Amino acid sequence: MREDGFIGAVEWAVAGRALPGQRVSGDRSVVLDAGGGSVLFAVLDGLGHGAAAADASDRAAQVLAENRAEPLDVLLLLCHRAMSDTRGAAVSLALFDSGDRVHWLGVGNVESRIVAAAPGQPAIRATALLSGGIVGYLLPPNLQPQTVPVRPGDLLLMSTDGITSSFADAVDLSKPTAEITAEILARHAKDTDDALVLAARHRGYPHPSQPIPSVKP
Ligand SMILES: [Mn+2]
Repeated sequence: MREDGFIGAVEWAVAGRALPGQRVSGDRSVVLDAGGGSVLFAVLDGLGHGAAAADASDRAAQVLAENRAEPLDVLLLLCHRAMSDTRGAAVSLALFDSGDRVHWLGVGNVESRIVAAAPGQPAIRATALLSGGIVGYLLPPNLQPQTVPVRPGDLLLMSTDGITSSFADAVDLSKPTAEITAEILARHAKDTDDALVLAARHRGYPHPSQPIPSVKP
């Protein structure tokens, strides 16, 4: 599975595939225009594999789409409540705001990082702290989103645990996000799990084919 696009000034792409032998993946991504120049990204890993895992991820995706303007901690709570009759999922959220910041919050082991250009090879500028738990089953208390400043060109990478976590230092930041995610999936997906990786970056200017996002009062 591959998808990519542009929302305002944010370029994004996703690549994923099911565990070899499975028809559906329990890993899922969500890309939403959250209004006011903000873009909400989520990567979800439903517990286990197959259709029941996909059901849990789909439920979270639906809740996020219906409540996209809510704060990240509220979004996780809403997902948790709506997923109580599913297997549950690891859920990581990341919001690009219009002021060159990324806000992120995660429960379970979907990793989020910011990779920035640096002399030699790219550097991991920030890594999201993840709380233990399973959204839909056991949510940790005191969910506290973190905020990271980003510069145009910095890359947000979000990946499920079906991707080996050593991939980020070999990323070529000069490539489009669609190529970056396709290469990470091809080289770093594990044979033992569903796998999905999302990349996004603020390009500092809107794509010519996209309308400039209106600012909501
Ligand atoms: Mn997994």
